[in-house]
Amino acid sequence: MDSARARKVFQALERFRIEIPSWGFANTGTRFGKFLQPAAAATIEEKLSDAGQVHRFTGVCPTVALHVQWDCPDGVKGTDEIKRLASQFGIQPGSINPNLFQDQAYKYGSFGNPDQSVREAALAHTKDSIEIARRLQSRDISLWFADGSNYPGTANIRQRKQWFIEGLQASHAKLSPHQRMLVEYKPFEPAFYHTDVADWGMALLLARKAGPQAKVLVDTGHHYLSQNIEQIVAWLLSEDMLGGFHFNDRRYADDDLTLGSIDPYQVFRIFHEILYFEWETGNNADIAFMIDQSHNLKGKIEAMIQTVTMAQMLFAKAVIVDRAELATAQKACNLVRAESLVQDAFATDVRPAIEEWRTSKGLPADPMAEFLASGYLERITQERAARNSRSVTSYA
Ligand code: PSV
Ligand code: MN
Repeated sequence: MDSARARKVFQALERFRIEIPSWGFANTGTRFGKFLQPAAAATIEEKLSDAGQVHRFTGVCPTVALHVQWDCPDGVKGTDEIKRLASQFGIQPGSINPNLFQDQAYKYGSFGNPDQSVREAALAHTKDSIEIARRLQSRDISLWFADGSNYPGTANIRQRKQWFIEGLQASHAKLSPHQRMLVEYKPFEPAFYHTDVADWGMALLLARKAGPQAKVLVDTGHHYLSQNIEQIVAWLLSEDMLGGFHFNDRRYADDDLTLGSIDPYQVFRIFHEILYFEWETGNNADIAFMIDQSHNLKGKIEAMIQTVTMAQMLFAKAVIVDRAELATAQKACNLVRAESLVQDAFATDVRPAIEEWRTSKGLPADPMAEFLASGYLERITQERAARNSRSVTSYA
């Protein structure tokens, strides 16, 4: 790679940050069962400690997403302790995720539940989560709804849409001026016939109705096979409605595979659309990059380091697309030239430039090797193994 491109990579890495999820460090499974890992985190302290390791060795994950029910059992009262622990491990709380899907009350939905008292409880939990976020100085509240139905004829789809609008507007009214509300969509699971917020169009419409601080959250695993995610990204960017990502990879549905393990070119194309938008408009896209993966088989901290370094590499590859040349080729309908510019950047080995950047920051050139040599994994395995072999608790 020439020095001009290496400089571009350097500059871009200065601002590349990605958030890791607390639930990525806990024991999770599939609906068929759970394979317990001896080193899995069970408490908020352990999750923050593990997340701190990912940041320590990569230097690009200063924030951790929290799921309120799993991580904040003491609600608003527990926020000082969470802040204290986070700073002890060299990180900060990141986006706050209300849990509107796990309680028995949500069997028939949360914001879309026909029972008004359940809708009120869901709203109260969302408002509490916004307050937790405010106290933790977290900007983003990420909302994902499992609401939907399994059988035709069993739900009033239009009525539920209206209840969603009302719930989101009432939640939005509680936001502080600096906060944002991110509306996530998912085509199916757990509901199989209809999902209330099933795609980016529905999320966009709801976010617009909710208020000016609401944006759309794109979880890369939440699309039908072969869907063009980067086009969705480009459209949301042009509407100033893209708030953030939940990154993961998949083969079939919401598989939570490590980012780029199946289709690294797609992640690259997503980053390219963002960078192309920034280049054309001269604006920095204000987008939260977050990982949403919880690993059943891979070691959790290793999987997270692998994901973060993959994201960093794919971002660096997207940075070196020659956008001026690309714009010219696109205008001239020079298809082969345009496609080659994108493909050449993807094929470029950016790893030496990334290693140099890491070294210049006092970070290990190879975060994974350094982490594995640090002894942390052995220590936590020893400390947590006995407890973990007994516990069959879920995410929390
Ligand atoms: C749902 O599949 C999801 O993507 C949402 O973001 C949840 O908050 C997260 O996974 C954890 O269950
Ligand atoms: Mn998600």
